[in-house]
Amino acid sequence: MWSKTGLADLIGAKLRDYRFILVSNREPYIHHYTGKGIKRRQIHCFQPASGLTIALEPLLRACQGTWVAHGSGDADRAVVDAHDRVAVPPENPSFTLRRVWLDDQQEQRYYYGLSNQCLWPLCHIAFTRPVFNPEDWQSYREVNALFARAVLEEADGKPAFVFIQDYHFALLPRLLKDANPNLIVAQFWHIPWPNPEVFRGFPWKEELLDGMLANDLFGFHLRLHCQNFLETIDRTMEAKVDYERFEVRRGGKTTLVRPFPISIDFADHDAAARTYKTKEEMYAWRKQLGLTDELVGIGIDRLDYTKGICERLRALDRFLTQNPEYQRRLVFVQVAVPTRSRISQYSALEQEVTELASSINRKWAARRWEPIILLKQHVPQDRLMALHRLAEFCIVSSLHDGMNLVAKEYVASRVDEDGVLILSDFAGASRELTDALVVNPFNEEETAQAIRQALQMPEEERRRRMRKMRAVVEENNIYRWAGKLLSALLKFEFTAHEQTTTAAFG
Ligand code: GDG
Repeated sequence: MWSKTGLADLIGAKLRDYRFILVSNREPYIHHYTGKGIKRRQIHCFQPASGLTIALEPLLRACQGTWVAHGSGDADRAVVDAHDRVAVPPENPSFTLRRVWLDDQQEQRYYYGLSNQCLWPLCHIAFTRPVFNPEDWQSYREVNALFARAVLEEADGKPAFVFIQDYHFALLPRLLKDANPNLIVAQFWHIPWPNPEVFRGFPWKEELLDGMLANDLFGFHLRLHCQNFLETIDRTMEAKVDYERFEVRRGGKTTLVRPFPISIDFADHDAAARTYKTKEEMYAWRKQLGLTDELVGIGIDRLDYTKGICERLRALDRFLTQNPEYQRRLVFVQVAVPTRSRISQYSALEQEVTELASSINRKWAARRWEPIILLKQHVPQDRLMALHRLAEFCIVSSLHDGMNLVAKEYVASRVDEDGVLILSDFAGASRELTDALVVNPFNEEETAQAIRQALQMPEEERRRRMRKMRAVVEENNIYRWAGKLLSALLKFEFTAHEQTTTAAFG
């Protein structure tokens, strides 16, 4: 079983002479001014809701590395040193955060534009048209170069392992390797990779793929995404694609392409869910939501069109129509954290979800009961855990999702081994959590039936399924993800470049 110490041992043994540099767009800690007027000088540090940062923080703590990310908080500049660095987490500093500053236009074009209005919909194929804007592409190139400069400064010419996250930085590996071929560079793509037909339309595909192939190792969550990527390379450029070994050879360079299903810190999550604090929070939720003996279902998502929130609410409506005995008995709590609100599809979605929840509530409201409680706000982690514990079932109905950590968190919180997970077939998590009730989220009838099945499932079956899912998440935890990834890289380096890397890894 991989653990925090196992990973720390691996890093200590194999990477001890290496600087460990992680790159992501989103920072793991954001500093904000709080209060108004004179009191505005108080600074508050908070952790944003993001699967990526939640999954990677334990890794950074384990290897005490440097995390390079966009400084996005209004008080971020006030807390960094002369090199734009700050030690985090504030209460127990264990790694360095190096902030990169972007101006408004760069944020608009590179982040909202190319990354989230183009690559995000392109890779998810959730029927939202990608926007192909040359100015956004130009800005994407510019910002990748800005990050390259920051990473090279942090590496400072010393042996370093650079671990890049996600679709914001497809060009970064090439920029780094051109500047310093001795860097070991790996990248993990947290979202799906589409089939080659879909990717064909991307106007700057050669440059994007060239950037990605500068990596020594490229990771996706699923084997399917690796296969899609290999086929995309095969169809787009001159390269030798090895489908047996999952490798691409091009210009004398080999890039490994491998699946590494991401996960969470199960042990940590499990321990926190057992504390008295969680019990207190459960009580607080009941009080806040005015719950007495109702059955509770939950959904927890960023307010993103890939998460299938409307499909889920409509399935709930259908369920109430078909099962009138659950009227006035079932409450569905949907936490929907606003995200990327500057993008029109996201503000439109927020409106759609709000109106849909209200119209379903108007339709069914009876006495003081309404079936949907919509919370459009960020909820602290410990409170989310308590919400998991309150719920008879949790619905994850993503239309497409690289992995989906909410599904794994729900399972890890259920230390009582109860609760049912309804999970989209199109979330990567469904490949591992086969004891969930797996549904096609586009088929609202099927989801409605799964809600009924969840509520009527005998206790013995619920526990059997939950125990099996907990064992899967416990074993396939975040340390295993990181350990497997590092091991693949080390093994590859030893066999493919025996001499150079024996010297490098000592
Ligand atoms: C991308 C990929 C992949 C949500 N609301 C709150 C909150 N959250 C946390 C959840 C979870 C995370 O945000 C969401 O993670 P997901 O994995 O579900 O989704 P994305 O953000 O889209 O992440 C995804 C992931 O990267 C990792 O590779 O799994 O497929 O799309 O941890 O709990 N956290 C808090 N308050 C909230 O209100 N504190």
